[in-house]
Amino acid sequence: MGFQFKSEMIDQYLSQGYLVFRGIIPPVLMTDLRVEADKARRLAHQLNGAQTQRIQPLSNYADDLNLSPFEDYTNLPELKDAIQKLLGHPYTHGHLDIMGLLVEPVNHPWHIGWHRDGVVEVPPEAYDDEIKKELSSVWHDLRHYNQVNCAIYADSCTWFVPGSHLRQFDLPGERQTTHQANLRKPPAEMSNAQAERYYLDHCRSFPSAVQVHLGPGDFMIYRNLGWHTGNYITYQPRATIHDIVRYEGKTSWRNRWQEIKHKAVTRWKEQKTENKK
Ligand SMILES: O=C(O)CCC(=O)C(=O)O
Ligand SMILES: [Fe+2]
Repeated sequence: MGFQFKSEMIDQYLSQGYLVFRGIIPPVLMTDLRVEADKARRLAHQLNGAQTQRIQPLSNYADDLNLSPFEDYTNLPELKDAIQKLLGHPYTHGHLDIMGLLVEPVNHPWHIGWHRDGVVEVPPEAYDDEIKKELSSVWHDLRHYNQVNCAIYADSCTWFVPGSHLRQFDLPGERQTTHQANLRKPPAEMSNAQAERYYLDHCRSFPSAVQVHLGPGDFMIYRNLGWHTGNYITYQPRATIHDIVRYEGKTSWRNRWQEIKHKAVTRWKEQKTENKK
């Protein structure tokens, strides 16, 4: 039986901050997606180096890839229907000018580091009253973007902390690690097996984190402000569509939030430079 939307999925998404539509991509489309995804994986490493973990946006590679399976994915009635039942109208799940493929690095494991997407570039010390106030208005708004990982091959790289999207504050042990250099490149004395174990421990030691296991054709949607990470291994092919579910209506806050965030980060960087003088 194919995927069927259930009304309890709405509660699951709102309370946990992530949800998987199991097997929603039909096998016939999976076959077409794999042909192009394999080309894209090769191209990613050719153009961006062996350690690259993504190729994005796919619309930039129209000369080398046949984008029509990704257009079919964008137009897939089952996905459009499920997204509408989950979030209402008007939301879209496929955008070739945003969509990337997450791919496996070739030479050694790689870990993106724990983070909350929407504030990944704003460290707590950059928070002032203005950004705090604005953040409160976007934090719980479902129109503030939703992330998507849709697996073309089985994929267990993503970890998520259920419920963390509801809290605008962090609990003990919730610490951003996107700038930790040894996660991006294992120190020379570490073998790949050691690095893999270290990166896995880094996932497991984050409080209440769960590993999300996607089967081929599973579509995961997650709140951008929930704590999550990606832990990448070399020996399994990864080709996971990475895109957003976007609200297409007007919002009064979207541009203002971007501006205020930008201002806060700029001010913080200036202060840091000042303090160094
Ligand atoms: O690789 C993943 O599954 C997560 C990627 C991610 O968190 C990001 O690109 O912000
Ligand atoms: Fe992320």
